[in-house]
Amino acid sequence: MSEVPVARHDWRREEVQALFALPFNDLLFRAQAVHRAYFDANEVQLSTLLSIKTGACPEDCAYCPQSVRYDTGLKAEPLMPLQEVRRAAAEAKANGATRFCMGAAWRSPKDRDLEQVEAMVRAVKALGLETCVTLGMLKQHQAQRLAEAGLDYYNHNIDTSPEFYGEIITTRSFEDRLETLAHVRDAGMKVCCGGIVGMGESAGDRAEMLRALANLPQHPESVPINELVQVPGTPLQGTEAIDPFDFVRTVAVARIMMPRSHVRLSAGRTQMSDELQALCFLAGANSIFYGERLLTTANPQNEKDRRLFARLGIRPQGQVEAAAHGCGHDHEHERTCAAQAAERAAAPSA
Ligand code: SAM
Ligand code: DTB
Ligand code: SF4
Repeated sequence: MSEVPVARHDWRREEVQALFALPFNDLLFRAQAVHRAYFDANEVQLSTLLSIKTGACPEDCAYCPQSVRYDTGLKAEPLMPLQEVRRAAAEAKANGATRFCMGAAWRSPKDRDLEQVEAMVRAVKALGLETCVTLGMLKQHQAQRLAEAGLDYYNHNIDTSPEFYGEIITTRSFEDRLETLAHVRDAGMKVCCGGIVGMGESAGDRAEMLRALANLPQHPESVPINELVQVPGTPLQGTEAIDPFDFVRTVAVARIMMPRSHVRLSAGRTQMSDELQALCFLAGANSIFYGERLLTTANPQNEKDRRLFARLGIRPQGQVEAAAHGCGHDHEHERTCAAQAAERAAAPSA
């Protein structure tokens, strides 16, 4: 079969529904073929998350443990000091991550907060990591400022289909989200934008969510597909879980519709078996959140992910092979070198 994976922006509803309706094996075969046209199928990108400002968010996102409206027992934390952020980023780099993503529980950042986030971006970049932040809605001048600070990616999810959106969030609209995404693009940054499944949406909603992403003027470079992490106290606690095969289908259709994007198997991995994650990689997922925490909830232990990768023959993206960089040492040595470099970079400086 010769799949020609062109990046289209004119997907029709029926076409996407037809992809979802394919027999599972046919869908995975197509997704894998598209995947191989643009990517090394055995390579997965690693991003590490850090919550730089936790809880007390005024928004009402029904899935979110950080909304002030729900009693989830979460302790609110103010904006983290720069030095702590630098230390966490250095550790992420030493563990093999290539991107560091900082999340703040804001509706939108205040200009004075932005100044501190800009300093974080500069510090993380100085360690040799790619940077991503997710701070809520942005105004054009704020996107511009982040771009000037050297920010690589801005994460802002559409979360679900335009039709289902109102069931999940009432305090800001789908259009507000698109506006922020446009500001990010206009400022010249890369976009990380995806959504959540397992919130009680229909298969049609999942199709429409992906259609909204793929029909953006430019595909997001990074597309996180989150499975809802149910947190007691949030309105979505107790929602019926999604059929795991439907989760894989969502990944596969995202891969086919956005052939050049990294599709991230995001939140929800602690509740997935190794076999289910392997199916997601087969369906074209080629990025994960790596590190024992997401923002406020758990993520698999590094060691568990390392073992999974070893069992599947998957290589973390950007890992320097000892032979390739010519030092003649083994892999473990390479990791130690990176760890030491990261520690040096993270040492308190003037
Ligand atoms: N406040 C900012 C915002 O909403 O854009 C940034 C942080 S927010 C926590 C980032 C994203 O995390 C959300 O858009 C949502 O897609 C995801 N998320 C939050 N809680 C989640 C949960 N319980 N399960 C899965 N994904 C979740
Ligand atoms: C994304 O799509 N998922 C991440 C990141 N972007 C910011 C966040 C997941 C959060 C899961 C719930 C928590 O840990 O608070
Ligand atoms: Fe606030 Fe973001 Fe959570 Fe919504 S998802 S409540 S905006 S932190």
